[in-house]
Amino acid sequence: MKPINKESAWKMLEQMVLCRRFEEATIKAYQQKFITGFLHTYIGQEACAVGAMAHMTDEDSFVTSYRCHAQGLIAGMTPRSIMAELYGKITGCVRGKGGSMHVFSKQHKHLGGHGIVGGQIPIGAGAAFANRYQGGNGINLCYFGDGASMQGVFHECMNLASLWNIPVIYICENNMYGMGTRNDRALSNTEVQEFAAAYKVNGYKVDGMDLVASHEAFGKIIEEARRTSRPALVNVITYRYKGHSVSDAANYRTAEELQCWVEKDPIGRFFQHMQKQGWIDDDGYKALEKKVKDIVTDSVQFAEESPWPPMDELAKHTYAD
Ligand SMILES: Cc1ncc(C[n+]2csc(CCOP(=O)(O)OP(=O)(O)O)c2C)c(N)n1
Ligand SMILES: [Mg+2]
Repeated sequence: MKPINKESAWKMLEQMVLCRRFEEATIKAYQQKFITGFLHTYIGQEACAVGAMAHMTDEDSFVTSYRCHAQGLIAGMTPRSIMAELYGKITGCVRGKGGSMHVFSKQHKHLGGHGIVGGQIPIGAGAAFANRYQGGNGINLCYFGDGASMQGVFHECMNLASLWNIPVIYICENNMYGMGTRNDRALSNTEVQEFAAAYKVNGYKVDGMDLVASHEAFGKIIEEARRTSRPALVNVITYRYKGHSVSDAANYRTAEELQCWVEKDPIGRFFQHMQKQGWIDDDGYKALEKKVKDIVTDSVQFAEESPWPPMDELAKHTYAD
């Protein structure tokens, strides 16, 4: 595993800042009614995806829930193509037919955002299985929430992935809540990594608010999965700063609780780490923010100016030809 150096640190910091500012812009666009339907942001959780995806190769794929914009950006999809998708425009990555919950890109191996809780869990196993079946060396990173960890489909897939030696890495983004329900009211065991033992799989618990910890843990976990073709289960402790979706005011939690997690903010924490290494200073960070701001503004302008899908798009790509 390659340790973090100055160059990779800058790249990952930029990815986290881009995810954060991009999604802040989507909230604004939603409030202005440019974006409609559902909108779930990843704000606060950025280090989970950035730390793991830093270790991906071109052979690997990933799949996630409806909280799916950040992974797309990290994988290199253009902010324009994702923003336009959220706006429902023809220039979006799914030609405006998917919207916020269904970001996909075959080119970037983004096997989608999935609105059905846990719907992506068998897809992750299938993608990893297919890659090995065809002689590849790829793995799949399959993200899901703590709320999905109680579902039958998760336990069935853990069983099969173990039995069939499928290198899928199940990443539970344990943000403490499933909609408005705190996970200790819904899960018999919130230590989700402990389910791994039942299926003879390695289970890990990772601090998802600390990019250095996330990057290091996933480096080892992914290396191991690639080498052994074994699945893994990772319980990543994280927190979403916004409500479940933009229409949720999150009144079920206290301001003190939120503040406690904001103090662990992955961006600020990683910036401090970089500062200590002598890799960045305040001016460098300001320049990074400016660069990201311009990229996000451009994506918003692009989405606003893009045309709607024409009527004959309606039934296209709905069924296989
Ligand atoms: C099968 C199914 N049941 C219920 C829902 C409604 N629903 C949408 S999100 C959600 C909570 C999921 O929480 P979690 O898995 O922790 O993911 P998070 O939103 O916290 O990332 C629920 C119950 C759904 N979309 N699909
Ligand atoms: Mg959750």
